[in-house]
Amino acid sequence: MDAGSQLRNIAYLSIGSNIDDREEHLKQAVKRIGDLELVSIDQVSSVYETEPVGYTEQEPFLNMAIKIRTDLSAESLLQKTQEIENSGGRKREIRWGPRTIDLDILLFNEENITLEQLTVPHPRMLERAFVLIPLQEIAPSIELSNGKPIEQYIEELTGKEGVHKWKSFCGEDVFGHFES
Ligand code: GSY
Repeated sequence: MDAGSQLRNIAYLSIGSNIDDREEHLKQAVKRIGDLELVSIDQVSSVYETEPVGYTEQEPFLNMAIKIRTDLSAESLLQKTQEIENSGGRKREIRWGPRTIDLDILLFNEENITLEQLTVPHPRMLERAFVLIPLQEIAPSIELSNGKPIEQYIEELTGKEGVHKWKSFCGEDVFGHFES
């Protein structure tokens, strides 16, 4: 049996970057997540180029979603993802502004979690095409809030035209076993 399949929790993460070598930042983030103890990467979406949402006077982002299995708690996972953001020399001078790497926990099993630093499901994910479109690629039949299918949320979303598939992730260096 694959060691990852014994890990009890399933989480979906969103990753974004819009500074310097955006693809390299995504690759490094995925590699670092995969290198964490008690974490195994299950699926990786394509990379999408996305128009900035919120603070729009900034460069386009690259965004993607991944599915992981983990025996970490949601809180420990948050701590690890924050360490990865910081170790990537995260630059984020403006609240909604440019960032080297942004890692958000979208879903953790089907749990509703409210901690000081973490709310799951991610409170803004349903409004964000740059989150839902990559997520749909790796979890097409997932049901989100109120049991509504992801497909329906995407149909009703504004801003979809700002999200374009940019590259399928198949680099053997980081994702050898995800090649399609
Ligand atoms: O919340 C993630 C950071 N972020 C993004 C992003 O990742 N992609 C796009 N397209 N716009 C964004 N605005 C913010 S803030």
